[in-house]
Amino acid sequence: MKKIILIALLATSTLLLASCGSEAPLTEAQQAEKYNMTTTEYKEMKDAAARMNMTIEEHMKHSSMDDSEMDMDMSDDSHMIEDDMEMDMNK
Ligand SMILES: [Cu+2]
Repeated sequence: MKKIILIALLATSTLLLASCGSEAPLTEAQQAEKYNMTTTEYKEMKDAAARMNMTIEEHMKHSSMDDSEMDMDMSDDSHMIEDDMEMDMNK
């Protein structure tokens, strides 16, 4: 009889652990809160980070370094710089 109780206890504790584990990753709203952003801002940030193959943390670090913030289209920027240089050379 005791064995059955023990097994039942083990089963329930395993279930509890499993349910806790599946809850572990934060929701977007929770993460947004963590970074002091609105959910929309967080989603934009995440998208931008994904486009640059970065985690959101890495992305936030370097986006806080240069002032351009969220709309950093690096490819566009470098293209603009190239254009400027060409124009300078043509002068
Ligand atoms: Cu980035």
